[in-house]
Amino acid sequence: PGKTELYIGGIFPMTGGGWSGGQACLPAALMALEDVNNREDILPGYHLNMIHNDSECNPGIGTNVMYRLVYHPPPKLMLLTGCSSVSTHIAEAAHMWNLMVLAYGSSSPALSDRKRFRTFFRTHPSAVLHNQARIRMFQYYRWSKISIIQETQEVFTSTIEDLEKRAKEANITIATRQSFLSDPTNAVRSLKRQDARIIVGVFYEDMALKVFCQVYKEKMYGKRYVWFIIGWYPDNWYQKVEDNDVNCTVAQMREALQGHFTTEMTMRSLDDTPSFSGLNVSRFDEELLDKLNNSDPNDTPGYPEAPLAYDAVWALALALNQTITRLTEKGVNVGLDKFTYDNSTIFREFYRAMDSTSFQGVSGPVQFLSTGDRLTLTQIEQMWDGKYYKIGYYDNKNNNWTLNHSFVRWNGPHPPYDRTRVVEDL
Ligand code: ABU
Repeated sequence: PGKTELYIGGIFPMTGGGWSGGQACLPAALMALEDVNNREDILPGYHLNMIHNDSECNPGIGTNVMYRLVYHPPPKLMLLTGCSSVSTHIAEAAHMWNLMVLAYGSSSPALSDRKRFRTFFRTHPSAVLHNQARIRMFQYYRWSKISIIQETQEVFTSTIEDLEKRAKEANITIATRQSFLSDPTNAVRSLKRQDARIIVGVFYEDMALKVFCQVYKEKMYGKRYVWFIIGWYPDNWYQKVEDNDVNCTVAQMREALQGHFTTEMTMRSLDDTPSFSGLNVSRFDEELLDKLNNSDPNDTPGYPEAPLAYDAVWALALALNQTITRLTEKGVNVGLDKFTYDNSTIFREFYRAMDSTSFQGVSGPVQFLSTGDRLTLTQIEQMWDGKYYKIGYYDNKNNNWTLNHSFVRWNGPHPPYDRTRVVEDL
């Protein structure tokens, strides 16, 4: 009571086939809002609100949500987004309204282009960090010919372009690159025809079900194959196969997935030191679990990324707080509630404050590079009997590699060979 209301807009993918990470990220963001509003020292005299809606991880629906947020009063100070394809559309346009975009769930390397996305920041690290770790794995096991299968979406195309560049620098040949829109059957068959053995696959979770069902049918698993896929699906993702109109059983998926590797950026602080909010990561997880009504985190999309959503709200609250100080120092006597889309005074100071963000989050230290990106460690896991096991980390900043290779298991007596032949695409 008696506080001035401030508003931000939230765009969360709650449904849809790609990444419906809003299911855990929205509760995490709401939890952060509550924690911020309970703090007397952050945004004193203000109460921060979020108006949000579902984008279904679909750029058209996401853009419609953005228009409704922008054109319906009250003005929103900034937008929170998740899902690369939606963030891309929103972040390309947002500067027209002096709006910043902060993504808690967007991995696309394309989003690091400051000219195209002028006011974009993200607590979710870019997928290029996966590639550095993958290259180190290839070098370690002396795999110099790899193959690629990707879903046709900018997030994956830009990831693979970066992988190709890094592979070239490391003298690793990309023998074949297969893409598919929504049916991977032919792409998987093509990999088989071309005798691909060491395979990197980048696709959303719904497509991962289809790819590995086809991998099972083509028998492209076992002692002669190594698969590298994305590690941010919920741990039990493959068990959804039977509800998804994919013609394989859970047992068949488990067989096809035996021994595959995943890479993912670390999204939970590796130590239990309290974050700026006062929560350490284990308390954060306990509280989040309550908000998820105790639904199994291993089945909840966005559970791995939830700390990034929590920290995104803290980042914007701290930047707004800093904006008040900056405006006062400049002798600009105007409240944050006076923000409008055509006045850049508040926006400029808010942008600078966001740019110099630095605090300890539940996801680790939060700071943005000049591209709006964030650096974290990359974690490597391997699946055995349907469960993921951590086998190592790659520190992208210091090029430091810790692989616990005694934990790594193979389907045969030794790591597979990279016998990929280079043949013309059929
Ligand atoms: N970790 C979720 C990323 C989703 C996306 O880039 O669309």
